[in-house]
Amino acid sequence: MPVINALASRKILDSRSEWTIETSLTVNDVTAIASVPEGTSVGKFEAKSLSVPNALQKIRNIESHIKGKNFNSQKELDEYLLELDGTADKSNLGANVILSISHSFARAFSALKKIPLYKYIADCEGMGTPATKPKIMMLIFEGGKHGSFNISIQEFMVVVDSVEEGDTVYDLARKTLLSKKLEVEVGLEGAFSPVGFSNDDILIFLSSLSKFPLALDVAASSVFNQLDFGRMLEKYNILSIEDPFGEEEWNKWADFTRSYGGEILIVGDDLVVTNARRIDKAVKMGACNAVIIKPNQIGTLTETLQAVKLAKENGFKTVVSHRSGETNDSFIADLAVGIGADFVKFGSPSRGERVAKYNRLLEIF
Ligand code: 2PG
Ligand code: MG
Repeated sequence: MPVINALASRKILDSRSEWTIETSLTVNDVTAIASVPEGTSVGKFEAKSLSVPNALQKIRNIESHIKGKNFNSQKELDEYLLELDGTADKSNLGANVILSISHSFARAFSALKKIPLYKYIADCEGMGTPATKPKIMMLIFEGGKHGSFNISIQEFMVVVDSVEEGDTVYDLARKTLLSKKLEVEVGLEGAFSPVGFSNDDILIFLSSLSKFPLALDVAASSVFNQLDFGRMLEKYNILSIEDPFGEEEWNKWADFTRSYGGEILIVGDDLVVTNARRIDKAVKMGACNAVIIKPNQIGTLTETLQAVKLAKENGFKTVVSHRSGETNDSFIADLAVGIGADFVKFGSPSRGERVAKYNRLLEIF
């Protein structure tokens, strides 16, 4: 019988030098730890996080409620937390607080069951298909709020079958940039952001490095863009475009998906925010054909899995994603494997917080 014996959190730094929380939860005699990432281009409809001091205070309050309580499943724990919170956007307890408890419970419970975390996740909502290897959208260049100013598109990725393939492209990009003696910044997710480059300069450069298809995150809710997608699709080998329009521009999404949904992946991130209700609307409107899955957009593992389930049942592809402000927690690698995600995007193959996720994938397969 899984009983909560202790709950505590502390502040830690994320990869952007901002503070976030790390929570440790003891279930029976097993203590597990989980930390929470935060975004920079945060969607308006994401569940709300609390400031770190407020989050730490809430954890102390919650401890008095759940210490000694018994939860037989992930769902029981997550539903208990939702009830305790009592808001639609988790603004009372905070999505960061709730997620840290939800994820550390999953870790502790999987250890009690003596199964790997991805297997536990697969069992949770009857996700099935564990241990399928996701394809990787490996980040090579970045701009927008994550990088250099004149590049308005936030992420330029190559779609590869393995960490090794993606790493080869990243290394080649670095060597080529070095040989040209260009001034190059590194963005929030460890990818290159050459000063003075335009979107097209990057697309031409990236296309010259390999034959792998490209995936873009336009992050249109965060950065103003006037892109001619039709021309881009003719000119470059693009497999996937994330957030081509703003989070409230449902009709533009639906028109675009009607025109190009047969050719490419049109990926909702800020549009659907890992929220089953918004995914349901996207399905009904035909607004996209793939979704980003980011646990901290919604706040519990159970709701993350419900979003995945709905997306899959409607034939949407799933892309499990990191945030720009990351920690070394590799939970999302297990999540991707557990749900049988089609793709992952964990950033560039450099920087410890990104590499932690890729290395976990390498450990599993
Ligand atoms: C995104 C994410 C991750 P952020 O838009 O997909 O790259 O960025 O975490 O800043 O929202
Ligand atoms: Mg995005």
